[in-house]
Amino acid sequence: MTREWTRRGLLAACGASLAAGAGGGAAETEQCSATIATNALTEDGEPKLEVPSAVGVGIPIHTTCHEGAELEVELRSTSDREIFLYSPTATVGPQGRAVATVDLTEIDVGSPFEVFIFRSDRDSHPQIGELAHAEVVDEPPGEPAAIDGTAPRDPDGDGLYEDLNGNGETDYADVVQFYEHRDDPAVARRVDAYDFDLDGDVDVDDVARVFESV
Ligand SMILES: [Ca+2]
Ligand SMILES: [Ca+2]
Ligand SMILES: [Ca+2]
Repeated sequence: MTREWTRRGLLAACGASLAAGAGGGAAETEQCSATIATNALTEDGEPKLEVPSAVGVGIPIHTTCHEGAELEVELRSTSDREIFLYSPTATVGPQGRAVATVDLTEIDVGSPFEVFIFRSDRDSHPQIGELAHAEVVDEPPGEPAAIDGTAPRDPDGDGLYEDLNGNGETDYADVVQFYEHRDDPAVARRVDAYDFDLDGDVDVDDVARVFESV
């Protein structure tokens, strides 16, 4: 068994209230936050992360923490059918990016879980982010869906799809395409592909980033 239980995780899995015993105040003094770039939506339209049942699954994290900050990422099952908890760590790299890597081969497809992100290099161990909806799936999401009839592309392979109209160039037409369709379900479903300013959502600020880059 490779499941990585921690005392805190066990308490959480048992339903104990962590916030009550955490001494409060941690949230006020914490100065950075973290989000997970989601790649799916729930039936209710809530952001969701889908990951494969595989080795080396990367949980992509975007934070405002300084480079080198240490994070602990907790994946807690939310189903009684299969109970698990993993606590991979991650180090914040350039541009606030971090990736927590975890082995999910023992977890059944269809298992739902939630994700919590903590600063592990601070005594208060504050929670700086969370995601309520995540699920282990058969196949990870592939290319983002077509927008207005054309498939977006990622010319430089960094996971962000700046060629919105998929014509092989990134130019002003892509900015217009993005601006007009920034609220489309196809975009909302793939925050990971369109969150150009890495703050965990897709809005006009992301359109501005693409505009600045053309
Ligand atoms: Ca790109
Ligand atoms: Ca284009
Ligand atoms: Ca954004």
